[in-house]
Amino acid sequence: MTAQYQVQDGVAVITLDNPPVNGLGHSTRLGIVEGMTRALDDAAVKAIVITGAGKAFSGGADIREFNTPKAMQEPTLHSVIRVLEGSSKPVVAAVHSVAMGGGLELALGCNYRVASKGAQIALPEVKLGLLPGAGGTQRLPRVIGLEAAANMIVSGTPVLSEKFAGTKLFDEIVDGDVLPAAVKFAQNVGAATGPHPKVRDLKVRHENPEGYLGFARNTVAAMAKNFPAPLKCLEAVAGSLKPFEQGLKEEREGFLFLVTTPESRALRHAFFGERAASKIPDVPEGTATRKIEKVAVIGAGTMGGGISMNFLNAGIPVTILETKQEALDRGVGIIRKNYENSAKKGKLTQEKVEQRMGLLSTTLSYDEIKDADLVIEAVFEEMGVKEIVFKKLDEVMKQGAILASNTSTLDVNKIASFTKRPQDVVGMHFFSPANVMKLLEVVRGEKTGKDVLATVMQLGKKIKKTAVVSGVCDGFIGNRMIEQYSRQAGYLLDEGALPEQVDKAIEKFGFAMGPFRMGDLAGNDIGWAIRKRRAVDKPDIQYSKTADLLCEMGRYGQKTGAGWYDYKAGDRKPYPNQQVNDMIVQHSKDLGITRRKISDEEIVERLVFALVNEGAKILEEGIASKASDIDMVYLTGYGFPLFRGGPMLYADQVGLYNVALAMKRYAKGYHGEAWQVAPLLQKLADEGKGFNG
Ligand code: T1G
Repeated sequence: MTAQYQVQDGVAVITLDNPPVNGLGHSTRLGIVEGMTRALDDAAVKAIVITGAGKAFSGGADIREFNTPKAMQEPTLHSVIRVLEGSSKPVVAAVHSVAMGGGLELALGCNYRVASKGAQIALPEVKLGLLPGAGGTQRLPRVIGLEAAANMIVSGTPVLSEKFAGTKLFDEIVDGDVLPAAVKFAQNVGAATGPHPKVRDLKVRHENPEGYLGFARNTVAAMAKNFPAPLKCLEAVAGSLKPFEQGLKEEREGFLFLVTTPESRALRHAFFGERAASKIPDVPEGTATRKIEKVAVIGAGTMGGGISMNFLNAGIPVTILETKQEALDRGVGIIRKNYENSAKKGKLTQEKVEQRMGLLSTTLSYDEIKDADLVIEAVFEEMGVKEIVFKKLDEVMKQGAILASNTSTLDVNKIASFTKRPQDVVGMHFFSPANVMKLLEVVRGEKTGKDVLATVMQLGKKIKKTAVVSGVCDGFIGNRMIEQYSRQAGYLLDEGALPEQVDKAIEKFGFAMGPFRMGDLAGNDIGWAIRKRRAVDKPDIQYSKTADLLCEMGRYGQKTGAGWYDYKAGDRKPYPNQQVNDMIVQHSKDLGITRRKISDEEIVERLVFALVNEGAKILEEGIASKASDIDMVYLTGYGFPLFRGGPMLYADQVGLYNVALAMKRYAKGYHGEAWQVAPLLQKLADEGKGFNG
């Protein structure tokens, strides 16, 4: 049982005890009902207090139970709340730290609520693609009003308990330990004669509900693109104007609809994927980590500056090393300008700007960074340059310093071999702009120490990144997969599509930006350099020549004002270019290909399944330890639509049988060699399974 029971001076205290956040799993729900039965049977007990052990009152329903039989196993949360509301003795919730989702709904089922200051109060179900399914949409409006409840439920944003002073949500708000105050409160109400208040008996009042709801519906519909939950939340809250049981019934219908939607599955997948990413199968929880109090960054370019800002934002001092003073001055200038821009937008106070800039120092001498706990090189992406830098670092840095490379594709094992301390070498691949993109690929060399990995994963959380571990291969997880995606994009041009159609199709699927707009943004010359290098080391990999022809036309993208598209000064909007489209059509002729009309569905399948097939190989090779890691890479680093949950979850939702079948169809077409179905994908398809179980 994950709920404790004890009696203190005539008050029964039921304590939820289901670490880490007292999720209301079946055993906890059962524990509450058992405790209530004991309290009601004990004549010495005059009142009941419910509280939570550890760091939360309750973080809500146990999300891990969703879509399993346990979630609906009696007593459901509804039944637990029915017991509370049917109690002949007053029930007081002693709320502290966190009361979210079902946790807050449990408290709303009590007669009274006492909260400690600073407790995070929320109904965040909408962030999981759900709505509060245990009466929250009916009871919260009854204690804080229709509009305040609608705002909280549609946004899912936590609000501190003290903000509810003076409302019926909390009868008392106390400083410090809430339990003694709640027991005292319970003794007082226990001595009084009933009946004790029930939230469900209150009425929701609003001077113009239809007017407000009409406006709210339009606002929510506009911002909730691709996500059904926000509007369903609002409709459920609107039901609180009806008799309680009617509103509760409509809430239930809304919940049961949402819990089976692909969008909710995607959001719950991302919720757990984010947390699972920091768990490395062979690195035990609690592995000792190294302290990181001083960071050095080598290179003051775009990446070096962006990387530095992550640490400055977390209050960690950074020293940037460059070879020339003017490079340092330029780099520092850009960092300051970025902060000043944030200040102008009101995202940062001037004081914070100065505080962060105060943590930044610069140097031209390696000698001045030798005491750093972590050094990250962000120099030119060429193995020869890395060799010089890492040999120097090996010479200079104190023992125990972590030596990290920001390389985006190079072999971290080779880089580690330039030092006598390969166990201290790791890849930390940031994504441009490094101070904005959430993804951090942590590249684990063969010899990278487990404590180094544990340290970097913990640091990733501290600098608010989604850190995902990748093994060493060309392109790690993200770039290796995007390579296949880009190949298909090029082949689609050879066969009959044009850049605008491909981009529009995949952007309609939900990608932030299609492959050709992305190339123009990142710089088409980057891919050009990689293909030239590939032509030497991997001649068997074929590409469409159109991307090279484009670069030979000098059309590198936005930085040259023209790429696949034309761009006007100060306008990032892409304008199709006839010369480019003529080049593409001519190239098909040169290849002897009769161009054909290609459907948007085929475009989306070939781009996304190319990612999935490579992801399956990455899983098979152990480069990624779990499919959700691959999904987190794509959700946080490559603009994959969150409502689809990532390429691997999307493939599961399509069904791997169907994915494999489509690939076999494409294998008969142009460059069919690219469509060899990965053995793991075929195996799972044959077994009727998915990548994510
Ligand atoms: N169920 C199961 N596990 C949960 C959980 C939950 N509700 N919330 C957190 N965890 C796990 C999490 O996976 C991690 O596990 C650990 O707890 C610490 O989490 C009927 C249907 C509560 C503010 O959406 O917002 O109630 O990785 O790292 O930063 O209407 O967790 O350690 O193994 O985030 O201190 C609604 C979601 C559920 C709240 C704590 N509730 N959780 O933050 O720790 S649906 C939520 C959070 C519902 C009812 C509906 C945060 C937190 P592990 P953490 P934290």
